[in-house]
Amino acid sequence: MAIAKKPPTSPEKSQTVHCLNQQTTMARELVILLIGPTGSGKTSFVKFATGSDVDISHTTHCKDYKTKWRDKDFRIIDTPGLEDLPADNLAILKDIAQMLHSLKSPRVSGAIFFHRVTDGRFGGSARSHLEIFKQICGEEFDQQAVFLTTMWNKAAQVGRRRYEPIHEELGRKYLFLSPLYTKVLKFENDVESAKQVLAHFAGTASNKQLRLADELNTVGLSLSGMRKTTAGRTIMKGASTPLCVIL
Ligand SMILES: Nc1nc2c(ncn2[C@@H]2O[C@H](COP(=O)(O)OP(=O)(O)O)[C@@H](O)[C@H]2O)c(=O)[nH]1
Ligand SMILES: [Mg+2]
Repeated sequence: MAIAKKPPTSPEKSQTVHCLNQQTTMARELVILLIGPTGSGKTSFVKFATGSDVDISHTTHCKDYKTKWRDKDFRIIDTPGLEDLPADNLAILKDIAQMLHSLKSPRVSGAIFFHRVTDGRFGGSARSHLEIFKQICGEEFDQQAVFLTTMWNKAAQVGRRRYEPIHEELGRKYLFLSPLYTKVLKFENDVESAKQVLAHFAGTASNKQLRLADELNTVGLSLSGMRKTTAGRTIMKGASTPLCVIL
């Protein structure tokens, strides 16, 4: 609502972010953004990918972690889990935007959407989380996006084979417009599978910018700026559906 009423000369214009398209002269770090619901394994992935002693309790703010794979430097951005309430997701979007803005080398090289394979096929909130992820990335970014299924060791207890078709189908049906580029990987809650994900990004030639990072150049970093981003608009669409009305 607030957006529609705001005049085009809103004070937020003054918060325009100028640095996001600049390439720094330092050797390029591969910045990887992790997105997904709470409990989907994002922070656990960070722990195994970086070898750091990461606190796996509730993640309340974005945090970045540096690591190396072969000769490549990585910076992995862990984020709070996406929620069902639009206001919470908008706040997370703002947190992500601020983290991207704070980086010296803000070109994002890759983004990962986390999904617990044990949840099965996509239901309501998982679909809306995926939609937010897609809009954060933008279609141009599809070769740099990865769909990561997690909780495979839990799956083992009930028969891993049962989940294989779900893993395949998730990639084919849900990620971006072009299944050709869709990369679906597995995270096995161990170092090896985490490093395989890093290896994938190290070998990706595509170098498009994340849509959200691009959009910050014009909308700034405020909450109302977030509502103007494509991902923010997707989040706010959820706010107007009857399901989100608190009775
Ligand atoms: N069994 C199993 N547990 C996992 C796996 N990944 C994460 N967990 C556990 O699930 C919980 C939530 O994981 P976390 O990494 O904090 O998820 P986040 O909220 O997405 O950051 C933690 O207790 C983890 O130890 C996995 O692949 N298998
Ligand atoms: Mg976490």
